[in-house]
Amino acid sequence: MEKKDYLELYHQMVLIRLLEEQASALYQQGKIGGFLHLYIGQEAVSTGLISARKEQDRVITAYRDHGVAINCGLQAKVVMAELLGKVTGCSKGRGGSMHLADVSQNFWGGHAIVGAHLPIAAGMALGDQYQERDAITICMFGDGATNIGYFHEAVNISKVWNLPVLWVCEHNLYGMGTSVERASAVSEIRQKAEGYAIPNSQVNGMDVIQVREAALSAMEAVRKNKTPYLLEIQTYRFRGHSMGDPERYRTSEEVKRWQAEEDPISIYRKYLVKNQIASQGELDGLDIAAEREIEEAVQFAESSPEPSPETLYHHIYVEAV
Ligand SMILES: Cc1ncc(C[n+]2csc(CCOP(=O)(O)OP(=O)(O)O)c2C)c(N)n1
Ligand SMILES: [Mg+2]
Repeated sequence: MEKKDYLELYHQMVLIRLLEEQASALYQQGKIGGFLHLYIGQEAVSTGLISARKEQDRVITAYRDHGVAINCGLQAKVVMAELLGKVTGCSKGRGGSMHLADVSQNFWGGHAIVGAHLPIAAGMALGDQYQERDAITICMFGDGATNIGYFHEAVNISKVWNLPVLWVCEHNLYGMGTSVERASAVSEIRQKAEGYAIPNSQVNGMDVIQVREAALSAMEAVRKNKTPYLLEIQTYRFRGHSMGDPERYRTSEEVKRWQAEEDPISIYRKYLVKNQIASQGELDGLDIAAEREIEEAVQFAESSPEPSPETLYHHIYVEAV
């Protein structure tokens, strides 16, 4: 990677963090409705992962999707507008937080039903295989999703047909309010791939460079060896499951320890300075530029119109021409 590539990863992580801090404030002001699941703490996962994809590779994820959208190339203002339900949002204000998508960036959503997008990912990979395209599908999901039937059906068939799909489990230790130990028969999620003869590995998800390297080799395995692959990325969410979570399933000491010792942005900052890739001053400059970008995104979103009631039935079915 060149210096600009290293800095781009930093920029994306800071942009996600600031976008979500603003989204949290706007939610509390009642300007964002529905559910809002923050990605704060997990920024290195999608940033490292998606930096390793080729343009033709598809990305699909669950409802914790704001960071993934930014990494796929959606503009912060378009994401913010969608969170506020505005017509200028990436889903024209009809999807909101859990349904961000932009097919032009090969970002296939944002899915609210736990596990339900895994069979969709298998289907997209089957389409690419059938049409002999050099594309893989990168499917992200939580640890909780691996206890759901959809996971087992999709992962099984992906091996039976050797589909070009990279299964990526974001193992953040909890489902909504349930620790992995209480819900999963095995605590290492990658073990579930063993049962389907799928190659797999684990990586520390708080270190963006380690994630990127693991993702590059996993993607190469999918492309060259013509096999699905499961990458388990170990991470932690710094905020509640969604807004208004009383967090009775974990202690505040545990959360504070992760925030103090494992913050992916602080870890990457130290890496950049120690390896003389960037100075503290340069990084501060990038922080300020990202703050400005988010301020503009909020202004854009707040001043955009809501979808008009007459268009209520638009975009439900593909319109015949
Ligand atoms: C089929 C289904 N069951 C239950 C829910 C409610 N629910 C939403 S998120 C969630 C936990 C999922 O945890 P995990 O897959 O680990 O993702 P994380 O929230 O940690 O990113 C649950 C049970 C749902 N959306 N869909
Ligand atoms: Mg989880």
